[in-house]
Amino acid sequence: GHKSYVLWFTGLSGSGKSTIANRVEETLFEEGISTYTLDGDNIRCGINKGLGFSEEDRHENLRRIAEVAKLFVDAGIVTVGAFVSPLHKDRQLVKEIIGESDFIEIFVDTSLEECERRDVKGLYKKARAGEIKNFTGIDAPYEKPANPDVLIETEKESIEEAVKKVVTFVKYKLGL
Ligand code: GGZ
Repeated sequence: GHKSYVLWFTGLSGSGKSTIANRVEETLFEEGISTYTLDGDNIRCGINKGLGFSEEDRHENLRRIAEVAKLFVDAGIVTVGAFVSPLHKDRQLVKEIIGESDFIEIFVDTSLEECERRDVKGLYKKARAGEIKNFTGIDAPYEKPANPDVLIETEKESIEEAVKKVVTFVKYKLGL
C-alpha cells in the first residue's frame, strides 16, 4: 500500500471546497488510490449530530473529525476533509491530532463577495437577514491560512485546473 494523507480543504461556505474535494477524490479513486471523504453530510448528521456553529461547537466538531481522519489514515486511506474550519487555532489542532507529516492543507480562497454572489444554498441571504446566527464571513470570523500547502483561487482558475493542482501535489507526495 501507499503512504496516506489527510487532504484538508478549508474555505468559506460556498467557496467550492466540496466540489473540488469530491472531484479530487474521484480522480484519485480512478487512479487506484483508496480514498474516503469526510464532510458535513456524513459527520454533522452522524457522530457530530447536536453540534452547532458556536466557537465551542465548531472546535469540538473539528477535533472529532481530526480523530476520525487519523483513524482512516492509519488504515491507509487517503482521507479528504472539506470543512469551513475558520479558525487558525482549530486548524492547528487538527494538524497536531493527524500529525503534521500526514496533513495537507488546501485553502480554497474565494472572496466573501463571490460566495455571497453565488449563494448556492441561500444561506448568506438568511445570515444577512439574521435568520442564521454565527455565519462565517457575516457575523463569525474566517481566518485565512497563512501558509497552505495548496492555494486555490476559484475566481482565477477553473475547477479542472484546481483539481489537477491538488491531484498533482498529492501524487507527488505519494511518490506516484
Ligand atoms: C457556517 C454554516 C453555518 C454557520 C450552517 N456558519 O455551504 P455549506 O453550508 O454546505 O457549508 C457550511 C457548513 C459548515 O459546516 P462545517 O462543519 O464545515 O463548519 S466548521 O468547520 O466551522 O465547524 C454551511 C452550513 O454548514 N452552515 N450554519 N453558522 N456554515
